[in-house]
Amino acid sequence: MVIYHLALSVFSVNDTGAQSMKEAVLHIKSEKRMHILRVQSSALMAIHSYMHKHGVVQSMPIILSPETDPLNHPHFDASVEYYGQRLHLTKSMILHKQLSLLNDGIDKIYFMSPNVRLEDGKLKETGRHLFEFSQVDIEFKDKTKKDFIRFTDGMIASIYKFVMRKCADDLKALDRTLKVPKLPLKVYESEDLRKELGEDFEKLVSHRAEDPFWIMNFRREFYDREDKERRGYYHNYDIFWPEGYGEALSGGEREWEHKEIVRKMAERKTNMKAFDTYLQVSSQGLIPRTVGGGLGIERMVRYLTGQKHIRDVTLFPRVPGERIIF
Ligand code: ASN
Repeated sequence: MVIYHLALSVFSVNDTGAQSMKEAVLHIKSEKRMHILRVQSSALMAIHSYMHKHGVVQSMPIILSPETDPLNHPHFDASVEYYGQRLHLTKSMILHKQLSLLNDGIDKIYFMSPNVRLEDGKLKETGRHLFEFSQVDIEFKDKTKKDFIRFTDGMIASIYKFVMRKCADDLKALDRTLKVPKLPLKVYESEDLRKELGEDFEKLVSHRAEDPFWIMNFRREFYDREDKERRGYYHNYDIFWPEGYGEALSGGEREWEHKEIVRKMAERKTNMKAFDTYLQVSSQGLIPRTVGGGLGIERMVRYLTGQKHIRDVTLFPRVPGERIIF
């Protein structure tokens, strides 16, 4: 795991977002932003009511903690020293989602969680990256990926239905046409797609797809469960939006055995000292058996509203490498 500590000047190259206070104000005042936020509000409403209907309880997110998702790709450190303790801004609530299910009375939980990931400025070109964004982070106890897929398929369909019903005028103003996807959503194996389409398979399938779809099995962080009989096979997944909009959700079944967690951390050269308390919990056999995933809110809204760049779905864009005005 590489964590870069770089000078702040790195972040001020090649700005393409708002360059001045005036442009940033115009960005906020744009009528398009109003339509987009109305779509977002309805999508979030659909998610909350789907969760409520299925007995998934909501907990408030935390944004500073001694241990957070290590992430498996390069990023800059975002932490502060507070009363002798180093506290990190949340990169994802994965560890806290697992810990929250220690409560015997809670077996399904979700958070609307802000994440801060100070990634490379080059990512602004993708149109899909914000260094500050939010995800709907969901976790279920004693369930499998099959259960999660069934649940999430229903949630995705309910978002489409609600948004199409409540925001017909907004979608029209944005010149966006949506259609409710057919369930179950298609499920692909990454190995098959790689063989058929090469390394760029995610992009290619997302471009040709008409409905969201799942891809199974990615080598990622230590916490996604690897098959013991079939090393190199991970019981995890992503959902992708169609029409080339790319990744929507990522998640998986989780490791719960201490031995596996330590082995995977060592394999990924994770600094185990940075996960001391989590490892104390796992060494006592307390990590619950869970499955879950996180749905990126801004990426969802970008897709639903048909925006080219993700900066356009936020009032206060946080695009890697771009100058921030407000
Ligand atoms: N939310 C993701 C998950 O549930 C973790 C992440 O965002 N890195 O697996």
